[in-house]
Amino acid sequence: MKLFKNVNFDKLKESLSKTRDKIVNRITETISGKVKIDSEILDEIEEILLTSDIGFDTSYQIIEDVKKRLTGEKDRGEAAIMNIVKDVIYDLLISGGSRDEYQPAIETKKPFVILVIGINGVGKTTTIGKLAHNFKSSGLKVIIGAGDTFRVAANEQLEVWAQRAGVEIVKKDKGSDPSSVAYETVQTAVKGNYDVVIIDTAGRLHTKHNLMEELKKINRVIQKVVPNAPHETFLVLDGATGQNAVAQAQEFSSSVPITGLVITKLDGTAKGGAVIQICAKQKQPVRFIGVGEDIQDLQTFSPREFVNALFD
Ligand SMILES: Nc1nc2c(ncn2[C@@H]2O[C@H](COP(=O)(O)OP(=O)(O)OP(=O)(O)O)[C@@H](O)[C@H]2O)c(=O)[nH]1
Ligand SMILES: [Mg+2]
Repeated sequence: MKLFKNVNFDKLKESLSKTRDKIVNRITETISGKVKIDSEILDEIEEILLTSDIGFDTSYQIIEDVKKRLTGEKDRGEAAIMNIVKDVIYDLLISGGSRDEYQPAIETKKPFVILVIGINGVGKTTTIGKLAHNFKSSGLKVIIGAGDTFRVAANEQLEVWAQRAGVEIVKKDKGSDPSSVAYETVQTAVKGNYDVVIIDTAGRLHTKHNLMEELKKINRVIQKVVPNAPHETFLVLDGATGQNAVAQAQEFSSSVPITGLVITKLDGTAKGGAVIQICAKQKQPVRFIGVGEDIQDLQTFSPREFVNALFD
């Protein structure tokens, strides 16, 4: 079975257009017409990277890598330089394990359990709706669990997504124990022969400590029903606030093992450079990116397509 691979190149290009202006077009302007690429121009490029949400460490790393590759390079024309920058950025994009050919290992694990975590407002629930739609469109039997029992109207929001995607949902009253929702969802999935389970979680509880303890408990409870689950734990990050991603990943990693990242809200932002920083700094691969609020606006993250869209 070939699972969904959602890469809409035109949509990706359109989403990254402001980021392209900010990074690639400015670098092109800097080097165009220059007789030789000297350290002054490299400093200017670094400055452009620094002001493009790529962060200090990653910008420095890019320039150092570009310098290294320039040493053995005879062709120092504009196109050649841009290709080097593109290659260096591509290498950073795959350094955390992100791969073009990623497919969730659904065929070998049934039910395949996905836990979705992240701070409030990053796009967890929306991502779950989009994921459910993708799995369902691939012909799979999907159920989602409304594990955010804290926020007002969280159930209703997830229910709307379940309806849109045409999938089942397990929910309980606001204030119920989230791990009991997770337990029931996974159990229903086992009994009902479901292929995929996706569990939503709260982005905020009374304290951060509570949230982390709650996630640990959800994890344990899921394992009581399906021993090696969750098979994926996706940390959702808001692409428009990419700078904090590293800190968020560290914090959540201390409660549950994260297997992959989802970066949302890349549409219309000039902050797509955050993806480069996240990939360079995180040990977890980026699996999906959000490029809009609609159900079809989740793409499989492909480092190759991403650099192509950025440099096209
Ligand atoms: N433009 C855009 N908006 C998005 C994307 N993903 C999510 N959003 C919007 O971000 C807002 C928050 O999304 P939610 O899915 O409710 O976020 P959440 O993480 O579940 O939030 P809490 O449940 O409060 O923790 C909503 O208005 C979404 O429509 C995206 O890829 N692009
Ligand atoms: Mg939510």
